[in-house]
Amino acid sequence: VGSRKEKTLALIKPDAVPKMGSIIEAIIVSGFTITKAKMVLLSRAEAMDFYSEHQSKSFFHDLITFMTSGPIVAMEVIGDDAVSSWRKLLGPTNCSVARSESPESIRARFGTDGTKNAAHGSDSITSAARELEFFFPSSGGRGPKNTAKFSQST
Ligand code: DGI
Repeated sequence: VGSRKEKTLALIKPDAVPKMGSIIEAIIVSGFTITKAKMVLLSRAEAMDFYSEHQSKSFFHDLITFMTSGPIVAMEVIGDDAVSSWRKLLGPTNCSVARSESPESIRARFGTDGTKNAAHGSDSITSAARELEFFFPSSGGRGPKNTAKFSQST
């Protein structure tokens, strides 16, 4: 069984943006190639669209509030079996679980809890295609509009 070059979407979530240097280093050291990257501040409508599969979940509101609380870094990441290998490097959804089960994982090292969990990875090739199109539209579309202000300073 050989491995396949795949693309996936990696997001650095708002809680981990101050640690983006270390996270990007971990991605590269693990053998992935980052082929696109941009910093985005999602509107609530954009975040609700991105996470629409979770709209009926009890944590949906908290998830949207968290994901719009500050800028995120969206990256197209390429590597062998990138969808599953990036999720393996990410670790379990809940950072406490990650710290006990996968202490070297990104969520163990850089995340806080079950909501503030540092990073995202697409869960299938199909969702990777949808999520990459969301952040990096191939034609016509503009992607997230980034209308909110990044900084409250001045
Ligand atoms: O693919 P994952 O990000 O590991 O997990 P997911 O697709 O099931 O859920 C998306 C995000 O929603 C996850 O990164 C954090 C949040 N979430 C998932 N399950 C729970 C949750 N947040 C809370 N507060 N409680 C949950 O049970």
